[in-house]
Amino acid sequence: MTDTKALELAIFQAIESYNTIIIHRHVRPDPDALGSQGALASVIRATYKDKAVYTVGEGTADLPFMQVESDDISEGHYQQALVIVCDSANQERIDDQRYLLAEKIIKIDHHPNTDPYGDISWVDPSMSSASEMVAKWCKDFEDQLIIPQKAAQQLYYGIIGDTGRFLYDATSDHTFEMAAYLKRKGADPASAGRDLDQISPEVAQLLAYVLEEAKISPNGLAYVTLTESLLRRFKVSEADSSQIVPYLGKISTVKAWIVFVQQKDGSTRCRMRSKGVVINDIASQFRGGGHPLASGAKVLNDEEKRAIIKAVDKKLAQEV
Ligand SMILES: [Mn+2]
Repeated sequence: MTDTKALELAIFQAIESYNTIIIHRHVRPDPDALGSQGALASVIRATYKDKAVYTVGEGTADLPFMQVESDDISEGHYQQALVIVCDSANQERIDDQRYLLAEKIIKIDHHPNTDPYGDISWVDPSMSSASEMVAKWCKDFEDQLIIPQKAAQQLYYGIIGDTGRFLYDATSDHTFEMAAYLKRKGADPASAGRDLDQISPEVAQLLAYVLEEAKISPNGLAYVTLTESLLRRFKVSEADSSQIVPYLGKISTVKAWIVFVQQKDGSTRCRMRSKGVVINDIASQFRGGGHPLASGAKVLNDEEKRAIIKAVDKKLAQEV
């Protein structure tokens, strides 16, 4: 039995043996966080009618089609409970730190395992998404599980969210196999693609600004800064501003790009992407990390901002 099989079985057995199961996601949830969390809940609820299953984490207004509740539960619920944390690489990013109160904790994640936690830890960076992992788990135990159409759709959202609709390097043959499986289970790729691809008129206006104002260095680094007042002017929330990030990569001369987003506390969040040059090592030097080609970081002042621009630009120059 391979490691993965053993881990998947351990997760299945833990779910079978607990009556209360609380599923967590990361803060500022994306479709993968919500999809893996929501689908696990949907599947466990459909399969085991007598178990109490909760999904926790701050609500998010911009992804209503994901259909994941933010259940309001007390500390008491965690007594003798099983917690499953989805798509959360490090513990501080877990939404709702009460997960620590659980009797048993399971980590299911696809980011590099820089912060191992949990009694059972299934971490596989070869997977495009936590949703792809949950889809695999569902398929491997499908004889014992009921997989509702809603769960298939939630996982499909998660996979296309993290792969940019099968665009990014993390998309493997296994990703497509899981997508095909979810389609067979009732996922609707056309409606899912439309839901995730849509932007509001406000974000469209912001996008026009970004494409106009972004600087592109001779080495192919594009960057743009979204200040708080700018987001207010365009009536776009900090969370919604992330929707413009992929668009800079559509420009053929751009090899890597950074979207700086000013935060209320005066720091600046850096959303970093690359088409080939690894950037998560640079992100980790600036309070961040993530995937090799898609990372996040934080700079505290203009000097650090210039430094991170210079670091990525220099790396691009060396690649030429
Ligand atoms: Mn993810």
